[in-house]
Parts: sequence; C-alpha cells; structure tokens
Amino acid sequence: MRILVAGGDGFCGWPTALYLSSKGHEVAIADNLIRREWDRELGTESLTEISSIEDRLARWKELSGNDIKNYDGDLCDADFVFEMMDDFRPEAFVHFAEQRSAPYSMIDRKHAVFTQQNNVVGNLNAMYAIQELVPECHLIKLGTMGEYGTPNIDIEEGWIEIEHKGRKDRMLYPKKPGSFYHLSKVHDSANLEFGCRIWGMRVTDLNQGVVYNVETDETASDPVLTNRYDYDGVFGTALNRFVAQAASGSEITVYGNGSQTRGFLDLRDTVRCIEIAAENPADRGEFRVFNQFTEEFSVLQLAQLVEKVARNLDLDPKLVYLDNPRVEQENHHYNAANTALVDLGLKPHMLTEETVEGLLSMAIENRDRIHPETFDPQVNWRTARYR
Ligand code: NAD
Ligand code: USQ
Repeated sequence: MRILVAGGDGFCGWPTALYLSSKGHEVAIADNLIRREWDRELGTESLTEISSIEDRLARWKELSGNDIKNYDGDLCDADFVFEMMDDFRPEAFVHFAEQRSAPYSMIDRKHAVFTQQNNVVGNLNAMYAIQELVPECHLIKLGTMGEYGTPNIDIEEGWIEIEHKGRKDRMLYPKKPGSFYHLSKVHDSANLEFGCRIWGMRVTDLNQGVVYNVETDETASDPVLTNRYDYDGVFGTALNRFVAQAASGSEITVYGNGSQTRGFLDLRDTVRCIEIAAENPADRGEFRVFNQFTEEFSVLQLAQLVEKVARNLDLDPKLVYLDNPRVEQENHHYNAANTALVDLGLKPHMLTEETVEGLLSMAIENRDRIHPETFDPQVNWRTARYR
C-alpha cells in the first residue's frame, strides 16, 4: 500500500514510517521539522541524540534497501500539500503532523493561536487535497483521549447513543478537553466527521492515550535511526519524563495528588495500531473512531513504579507533589472503552518493570544530555498572557 506519514520526523511518526516500510509498504514522509525548532525555542533537546532526517533516511535505505521519499514542507502551505498529494497519490494518509503539547499551547495567546491554526488548518488542507485528488484515500488521523476529558460517565469509542425526551440518536461523544491543544483535536474531529458526511471521506480518528517508551525494532537497529525522547516540562510526557527525572537525580514531579487517570500505550503498539487501521480501512462516508490505549494508570501509580525500579538500580529517586499547574480533575471517574483495535488483532505490550528498567538504563547512559532546569512546570493554566 502507498502510505504517506505526515509528521514522519517525530516521536510517533518516525518509528511508524520505518515499521510500515519494513512491512513492504511504499512509504513517504512529510514534515517541516518544526519540532526540532521548538526544542531550540524551549532550550531543550531530545534525551537521545537524533540524526538529521537526511541521514536517517539514507541509513534506512542502506540497511533495508527501501526508499522512503521525503516531502519537506508545512501542511499549512496549501500548494505544498496539493502538490505532494498529487505526486505521491497515497492510499492511506497517516496524519501525525501537529503541535502536540498541552503546556506549549497554554504558554500565551500566541502559542494557543499558533497551535489551533497549525493543527486545524493543516488538517483541513489534507482533507481538501484528498477529496479532490485521491478521494478513495483513507485518512488516519491522530486524535487524543484528552478530547473526552474526564466525564463522570464511561467513555465510548467516539460515538454514543443518546435518548432525549423520548427520541434517540447516535451522536459524537461529548467532549470536555483540558487545553487549547486538546481543543484543536476536537475541532479536527468535528471537521473530519463533517467531511465524511458531505463528501463520503474515509476517516479513522485514533484517540491515542499517552505514549511511553522510545524505540521499536527498526529504530533500535542502528544509532542513526534512534528515535527522539522528550522529557522537559513542556513536551515530556508522564512516564518518560519521570524516568529522566529519576535518572538525573531530580525530583519526580507529581502534579496535585496524582490521582489523575489516563490511558497509556507502548510506542511499539502505536506503530502496530497504525498498521491495523491502514489494513482495515474505514468505509466511504464512515467516520470511525478507535480509542488507542492499552492500559489505564493514575499519574501517581506511574511515578511510584519509576521510583521502585529506580531504587532497584541503586538510584535514589525522590517523589514530590507539586501544586498542579494545570486545571484538571483529581479523584475522578475513568472507564474508557478500547476494544476495537484489539478486536482487529492488536496484541498489547503491557507496561512492565523491564520496560521501565530499559528506559532508565538508556536515560542513565544519556544523563549528560539532560537539562534539569527544564523539568520545572513553567506553564500555568490559570494565567492568560496576551504576549
Ligand atoms: P512530535 O512533535 O514528536 O511529532 C510531530 C511531527 O509533526 C514533528 O516532527 C513536527 O515537525 C511535525 N509537524 C508539526 N506541525 C507540522 C506542520 N504544520 N507541517 C508539517 N509537519 C509538522 O509528536 P508525536 O509525539 O510524534 O505525536 C504525533 C501525533 O500523535 C500528534 O498529532 C499528537 O497529537 C498525537 N498524540 C501523541 C501522543 C504522545 O504521547 N506522544 C499521545 C496521543 C496523541
Ligand atoms: N503530570 C504530572 N507530572 C508531570 C507531568 C505531567 O503529574 O511532571 C500529569 C499531568 O498533570 C496530567 C498527566 O500527567 O494529569 C498527563 O500529562 P502528560 O504531560 O503526560 O500528557 P498530556 O499533557 O495529556 O499530553 C500527552 C501528549 C499529547 C497527547 C496526550 C494524550 O503530549 O500529545 O494528546 O498525552 S491524552 O493524555 O490521552 O490526552
């Protein structure tokens, strides 16, 4: 299958591109490398040393014999998207290429506006180009479990049957997102569902949970193929961030009482979920939603797991509870459906102490690349800054 992976230089996109290529698909990537610029803006860098995209692709060609074509450009540039889609004519378009950090979107007005423009406009450009040039193409869009927030009812996979005043309908599941980033994903989902209704698009919206781990078989096969690993206060996510904190002797920062519960998955399952979605396309006119996570954990459970494994490695981790810089619920109900991907063949990698130990060893090896000053939460949800 011809698969275009947008965001193919990123944490999820790079391993996905290699995995799909290793499975015999004809793969291309699109990326404007803006994620590397955000590192410079924030004074941080990937914990792992990552090669340039040119070196990555050249080494993959040497090792696998497979070409991955590179489209270097911005999804918000309409001409770029149109020309790329016309040139590659994908059968599946995997869309990872968005600004994905909740704290980044909450820095100030400028970052909120940028996030929503980048994400919503890029997605709309992709929708229009697909519809005009390759209407059979299956758009596989990365959404997020955070679109739902933490409602006091069970979370379904995208849709819910509602009975109101004696009448029933199947509606998009109500959304209660927790940042301007998460809101951008809600806007994308609404635009995509509309595209399915008016044009008969094929769309799978993957509401992904927080991803942990760093390498897949392919990225681990050569140092030049190494994947990125974010740990800082803006882009670092719960488990991976706690690992870097423990490895560098910094405090493991639990926000609030740590009872916030989320869905999580191993990066090795992310790449497999994309393959499953591509091999089982949505029907024409179908807006299909899968909840892409394998296990639920509270933040405190993850912090305590990292603390325990770090002690076994003779580290001396310290867990601290910080005033929560975010506005989010604690001690809430959380029970989300996630059977669709398993029904289609996903065999999840469950979180084990071995996985955490592997991450800790990697983080210890790269300890000199950690900038501990970037661990502190610098963005507060309660402050609205115009500039
Ligand atoms: P990432 O920031 O590592 O990768 C995103 C890539 O997209 C980057 O390489 C960036 O340069 C590129 N990009 C961003 N805007 C672009 C644009 N306008 N044009 C071209 N390229 C652009 O993020 P990630 O962690 O790989 O996440 C990928 C997707 O998965 C995101 O949409 C994110 O919302 C979603 N997701 C991620 C997680 C997670 O835990 N990492 C969890 C749930 C959902
Ligand atoms: N948290 C801490 N301590 C920290 C960092 C985070 O307690 O040092 C808490 C947060 O308050 C939050 C939870 O951990 O309750 C998760 O935060 P996170 O930074 O790991 O993840 P989040 O901001 O939700 O975003 C990440 C990705 C995003 C993706 C989302 C999936 O950056 O792209 O959409 O996970 S989900 O959470 O399901 O929406």
